[in-house]
Parts: sequence; C-alpha cells; structure tokens
Amino acid sequence: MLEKVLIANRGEIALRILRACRDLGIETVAVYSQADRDLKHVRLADEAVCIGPPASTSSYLNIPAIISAAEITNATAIHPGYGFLAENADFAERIESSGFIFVGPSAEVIRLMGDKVSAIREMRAAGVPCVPGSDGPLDNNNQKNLELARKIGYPIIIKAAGGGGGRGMRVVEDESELIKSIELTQTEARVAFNNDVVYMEKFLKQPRHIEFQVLADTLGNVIHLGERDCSMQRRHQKVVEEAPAPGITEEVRQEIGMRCVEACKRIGYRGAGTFEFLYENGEFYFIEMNTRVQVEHPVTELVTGVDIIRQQLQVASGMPLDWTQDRIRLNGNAIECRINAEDPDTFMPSPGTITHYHAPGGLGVRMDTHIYNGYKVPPHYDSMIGKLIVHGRDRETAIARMRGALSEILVNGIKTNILLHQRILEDPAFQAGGTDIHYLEKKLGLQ
Ligand code: MV4
Repeated sequence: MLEKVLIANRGEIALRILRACRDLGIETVAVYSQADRDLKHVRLADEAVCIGPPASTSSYLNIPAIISAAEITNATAIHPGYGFLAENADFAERIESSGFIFVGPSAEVIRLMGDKVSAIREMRAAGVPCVPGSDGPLDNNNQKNLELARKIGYPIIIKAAGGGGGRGMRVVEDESELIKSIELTQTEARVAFNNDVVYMEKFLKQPRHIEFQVLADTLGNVIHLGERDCSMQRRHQKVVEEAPAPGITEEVRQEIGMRCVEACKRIGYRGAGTFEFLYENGEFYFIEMNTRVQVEHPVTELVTGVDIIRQQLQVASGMPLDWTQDRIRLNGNAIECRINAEDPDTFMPSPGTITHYHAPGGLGVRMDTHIYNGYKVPPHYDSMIGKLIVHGRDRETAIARMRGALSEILVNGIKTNILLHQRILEDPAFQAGGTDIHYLEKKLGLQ
C-alpha cells in the first residue's frame, strides 16, 4: 500500500481523500495556501506544508512548490483531487519523473483524452457511440467544410480540440455563418488553449448529460459503476446530480458501460475515470472523457457501495480492484446537491465567515464538507462549500430525504444556494425525472 500521500487540493475533496487514506492506514500530507491555514483537513493531516500565497496560480497550481512539499515530507504519492492540476499531463509527468506515484492515469493517457479530437478517435475505434461529425480536425478547405456541415445537417457545433467543459465552442445555425464561425473558434482556441485545432459535430438541441463511472487497475481489470445524470446545471456548473439516470434500463446501462470498459482497455486506462455522454431520443453520444475523480462521485458510491477514492489509492499502489463487474449491483437512488457560497439572485460568490453551521443527518444522509462554526470562506477559490448527498430505496424516497435534509441544514453568516435546491426539489419536472441540460436556465429565466 502507499505509505504517505500528499493531497494536492483543498476543501471538501481534500478532506474526502484524507478520510480514505486514514481508512487504509496511509499517512497524509496536506498542502495549503496562506488563505487556507484553517482548513479542516490541514488540522487532521499528519503533516502540513504551506505552498504559497492565496492565489491558485501561486499555490494549488504551482507544480514546483507541490513537488518540493512532497520531497521535504518524503511523500510517496500525490493525489490531485479534481480541478486545479488534476488533468494536467505535465503535472503527472513531473510527479512520476521525480519518483512519486501520481494517483491517476498515465500522463500519456491524460494527454490523449485532453485532446478532444484524439479522445473521440479512440472512443469511436473502441465502439463507443459518438456524435455524428468531422471525426477529426477541420482543415481550412472551405468547400469541404461546407459540404461536411450540409451532410451532417444544421445546426452544427464547432469545438476546440483543446477545450472541454463548455470552453471553446460555437453553435452554427446555418451555412451563411459557417466559415466565419470556424475562423473565430480557431482564433479563440489559439489564445485560450495554445492550440487552434477545431472539429465539427451535429448540435444536439435538448440532450441530457449522462456520464458513466469507470475504474481500472494495472492488472488489466476494468469495471463500470453505471451512470449519473448531471443535466441540472447552470452555465456549465452542475447543481444537482443523481444516480442512476431516470429512464435508463439495465440492458442499455450494461451495453454503454461495457463499451466504456472496452475503451479503457484499449487505451490502457488506470484509476477512476468518467465518460461524458449527451443523451437524446434514446441514443447516447460520447463527448468527452474526464481522467479524474469527479465532484459528483458520491452518488455512485451510495448506489454501488464502492469507495471510489479507496479504489483509486489501491490501484495506484498496484493492487487489483476489490470489485468485479458481476458484483456491481445498483441499489436504490442517490441525489447530490452542491452547496455553494453564492448570492441567490446574482449567483456571484459570497465569501465570509460562517457564524453557525448545523449539519443535516439521519439514515441515508451524507454531508461532504470542510465547513465548521467560525470557518471563513476565502474569496480566492470556487464557491462550492459542500455537498449534501442522500440515498433511498427508490427515487421518491431519495427526494423525500433530500427535502428533509435541506430543511435541517443551517449555514448562517454567508449567502448560499440552499433555497435554490429547495425550489428544484419542489419542481414537478425534476420530480418526474429526465429534464434536459437547458431546463434549469429556462426555469431561472422565467422567474
Ligand atoms: C454539445 C452540445 C450539443 N451538441 N455537443 C458543453 C460542455 C461540453 N462538455 C460539451 N457541451 C455541449 N456539447 C453537441 N454536439 C451541448 C453542450 C452543452 C452542454 C453539455 C453538457 C452539459 C451542459 C451543457 C450546456 C450547454 C451546452
């Protein structure tokens, strides 16, 4: 097993990783910025190292500072969590070349999936269903691009190979805007990602966002843990997630899940990963792969019973997965509400001191958070301060538990989005299940 893990992250996920290490008897090193001295996991870690000023670029994104912290504490491995450097192939490479274990896939695979064009090429070759499109980079042959778009049918979407998560894309409604849109997306991509490669896809108008969780070890074993529905989002920020996705049959789940497993085997994947799909009219279309653990992993943990972070740590040490596919059964439903420190009207971050915090509780209620009475939410980072996750034997039970938990939770001193969650939980379309990716923005626009 790994001896000492450096946690290269902050907030609730740093605490989540620390707890998994503690379960496994692994020593922990916390790294923190000057604004994060009072983080809960910094107190609980065996050792803690300040890696720089509050700005992320000087601390949690500072590769030499993090590697130095691993060196002075004799850490053996580094867990990146999500965000920050989690999908930075150079970070993974420098960790390994410095003699540490990176808790995640190889730098090569991170790079392969980070380039959306090569990711789609691999997935198509593995039999994963993809969006009809250019199947590769667009060249600057206007006639060819016009023909391709006409064949696919408008609207189409131009995406940057270096983009992802909603960055670097442009919808084209008709032929008259195509050439101009390709050039604009290329120019923006050159500036944003230092890579002007773009590709074309059919634009799906009202899809759902459904993603499959996979786990792979270094002995050739790969399993999937079913799917999550993350369609309830605003400006590419997920707000509520659930597992399983409403309306997906066990047969379809196994069909798509096995395609993801095959794709992992093909690319030599290691650790936890997520295949993102758009789902429309009963069809799945792969769009991106995330090579990290995700914020919403707990809903999958609650329906499968698999400790995903523990599996990441075990696989990184060379151990086999604890689970085989035939033992994975989905039990009931889980829902996660992301609790943000934000203004309920403007959605602007609302940092400050939490004067009173009361945690919700009871059977099937889990609160993943680093906050406590008197904790000061710093203004320098993401506004998410915790995740409330519930589990029930069916979706109705899970919804009832979430409504109860939301009515119990108290976060005073700062503004939060708890009221928004209560409104979503009361929404008839949410209660029916299966709303599309535009639903929440439309609902908010009408208020
Ligand atoms: C799309 C799409 C429609 N058609 N691709 C946005 C984030 C990035 N991961 C991919 N995105 C989209 N790609 C095709 N061919 C619509 C979106 C999209 C979206 C996807 C998932 C979750 C929320 C979204 C919000 C707006 C647009």
